[in-house]
Amino acid sequence: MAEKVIMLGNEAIARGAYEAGVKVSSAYPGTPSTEISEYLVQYKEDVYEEWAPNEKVAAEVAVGASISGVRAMACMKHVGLNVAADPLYSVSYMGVNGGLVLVVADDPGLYSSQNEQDTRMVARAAQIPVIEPSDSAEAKDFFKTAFELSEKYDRPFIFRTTTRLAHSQGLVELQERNEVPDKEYVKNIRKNVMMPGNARLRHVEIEKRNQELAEAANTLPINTLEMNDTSIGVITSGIPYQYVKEALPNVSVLKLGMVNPLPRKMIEDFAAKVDTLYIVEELDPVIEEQVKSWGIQAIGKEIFTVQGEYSANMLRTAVLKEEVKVKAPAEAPQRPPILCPGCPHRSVYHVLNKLKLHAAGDIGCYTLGAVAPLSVVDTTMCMGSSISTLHGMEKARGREYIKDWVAVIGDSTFLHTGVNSLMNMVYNHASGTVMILDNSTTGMTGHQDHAATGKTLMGDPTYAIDIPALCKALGVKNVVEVNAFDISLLEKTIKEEQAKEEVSVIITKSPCVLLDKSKKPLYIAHEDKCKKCGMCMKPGCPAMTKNVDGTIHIDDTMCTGCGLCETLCKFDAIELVKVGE
Ligand SMILES: Cc1ncc(C[n+]2csc(CCOP(=O)(O)OP(=O)(O)O)c2C)c(N)n1
Repeated sequence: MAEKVIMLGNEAIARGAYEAGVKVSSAYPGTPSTEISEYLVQYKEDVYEEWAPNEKVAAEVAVGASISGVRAMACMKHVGLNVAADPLYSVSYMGVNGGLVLVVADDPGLYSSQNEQDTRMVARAAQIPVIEPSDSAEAKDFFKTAFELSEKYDRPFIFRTTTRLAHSQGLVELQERNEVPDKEYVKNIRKNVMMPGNARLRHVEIEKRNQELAEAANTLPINTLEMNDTSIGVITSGIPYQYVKEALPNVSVLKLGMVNPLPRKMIEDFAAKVDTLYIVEELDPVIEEQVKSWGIQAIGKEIFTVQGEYSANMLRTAVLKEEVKVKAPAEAPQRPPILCPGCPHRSVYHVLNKLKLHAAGDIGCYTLGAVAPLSVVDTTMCMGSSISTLHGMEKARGREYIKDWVAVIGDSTFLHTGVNSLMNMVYNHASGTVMILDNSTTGMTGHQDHAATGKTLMGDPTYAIDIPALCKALGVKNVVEVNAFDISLLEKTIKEEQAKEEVSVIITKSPCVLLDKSKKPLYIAHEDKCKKCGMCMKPGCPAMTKNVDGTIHIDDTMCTGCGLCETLCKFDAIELVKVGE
């Protein structure tokens, strides 16, 4: 009998990739997609997996592997698909050789993202078919279906998940790996060289393929019909299906495993059989707008929100008009997002705050420099944008204007897309100061390696890109490295580099505090020496609190021994009491 195990959605996708015979996977981390690649590593004997510097590269690596004739995948979060949009739109025309699937994880409710975009919209624009599972078992099995359909219809597929699916568990039945033979590579420039004459013909071709797929969708086993009470019918897909089953167990349901293209005939037949039709989909009215465009009456976003996650209770209220009494959650004290104790970013922001500088910020742990008491980061848009935002300000308002500004960016983000922006600054005679907060990891998403850490996803040692040398190679003449905790040197360096008329890069090189698991030195505060000046509290370290009398207390369970508070105390009230063993 087949073994059954409980798996997270992301784990099940990795298993699905293994069973589907995938040979190459490339990814850039992004919550909630990251663990797919991390789980895939257990299959490294059979599947090559890597971290790419960004999602465009990851997608292109997968396309290359597919052209060569093997099953290939790339993984990213929803905003990563924007970075990969360029290859996405063109590979849509090219089609595949070996099956090609991009896993894209959406984040309704914005648990860890900068927007709530709906991948199905992007997929529709790029004319890419989309499969969406509703639990871990489907995550594994539908992933295999995606490869089969990809090869059958010569289409790259998107496999859409959401945070709830990625991070909840379900029962999965393990199967053997399908050792799919490599396909022959046949040179075909009409298919694989997207110049106008070829692309024009491919456009016609993919319209045809999508039509065929839409027709086939009416009988695909991943689109399922559950006929019950016909007074209410619901069309749904993905995780919202679970809420429908919980809140409305007796209604008839059309569950779509493939959400683009839609099975029109199946939907029309279903709509004809039910009295009132609801369309339950998180985020945008993607299914709803199409269904209504076919003249079918349905209720959707009139009563359901386009924001956030759905729930069974939300459906009970909206559809059944039930007053749902939920026990109010215990009043938890407000906890603002905060940098970890000992985080080197805090030290950098303390200095920037002291110098009253604004920062064009970027995406990473260091985005938290936007909140009090650090309050340095003024802008955060998307990965890599800090440097170009600063550049835009300078070109708009002149050099003097950005004297109060720097750009801050993390090491992983710099290698992701920041490097292009720095190139642009050098090329276009900029004078701004860029600070690369190099903590030797991709901290925000849980410590993934990148091209400058010296280790691959599969655990092999590799060449570590030399970030200072990279900046110099781009033509930056002023490249300085400073320890993030040497705050007097950092302050001096920032002032000096700000005064220069050409681009400067300051790299604050101090590893993420969570990387070092060894015992740390420990500091205590002497109440008798404390003058209650509050200087040590300025950076907002969570290990430090005030006693009732205003003196300082250091929580030894939180202190990581970074020493920033000791550096700030002018009265020797903070002392190193124990050096780590
Ligand atoms: C296009 C895109 N891809 C991925 C992410 C997910 N993500 C957020 S921050 C980040 C990188 C953070 O690493 P780093 O720049 O080194 O800063 P740190 O968090 O270590 O301070 C990633 C991958 C994203 N927000 N956008």
